[in-house]
Amino acid sequence: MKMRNKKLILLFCLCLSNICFAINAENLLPNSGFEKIKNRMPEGWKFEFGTGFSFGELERENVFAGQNAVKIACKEEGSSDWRVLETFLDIDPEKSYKASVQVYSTSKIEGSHYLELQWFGKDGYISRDRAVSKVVNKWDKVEIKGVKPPIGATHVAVLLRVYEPGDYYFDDIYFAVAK
Ligand SMILES: [Ca+2]
Repeated sequence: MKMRNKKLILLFCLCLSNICFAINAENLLPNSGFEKIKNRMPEGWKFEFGTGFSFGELERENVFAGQNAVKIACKEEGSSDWRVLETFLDIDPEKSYKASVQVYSTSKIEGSHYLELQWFGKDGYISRDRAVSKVVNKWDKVEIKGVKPPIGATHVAVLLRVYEPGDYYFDDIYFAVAK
C-alpha cells in the first residue's frame, strides 16, 4: 500500500474515533441504568437523606428503560439525593464534563429537584452546576453540557437531588468527559 493511502486511512480512523468519543464518551458512573440489584438496592448507589422528610427506594414500575429506576418520595421540604456509594469521583481539572439523566417529577414547584454536580477541592465544597426539568408527570431528559470544574476542584459529587415535596423518578444517568 502506498504511504499516502496509509496516511489517509490513519487520518480516517482518527476522525472516526474522535466522532465516536464525541457521541458517546465513557460513562464514569457505575450501573447507570440501575439494572444491577444487590440487597434490593441498585448496586453502587445509595440514598442520602439530608433534611426534611423523604425516602429513597428502587422503582420497578415507573421506569424510563429496562426494569428499574430510582425514586425519591419527598413529603416535606428539605434535601436528599441518590449518589454513588463513595459520593466522590476524581476529576481532571483541565477537562470539561457533561452529565444527563432521565427524570419524571410529579412536582410543579420550581427548583424542586436537580441533576447536580457539586465540585470539591482540598478545602471542601467550592461550587455547583445544576439542571432541572420543568416537565411534570412525564419522563424528560435533563442535561448539563460541557462545564469546566472551578479552579481548585479535585473531585465531584454527581447528585440526583430533591428539595420539595413530590415523587421523583430517575433513570439512565450519565456523567462523562466532554472534552
Ligand atoms: Ca433503568
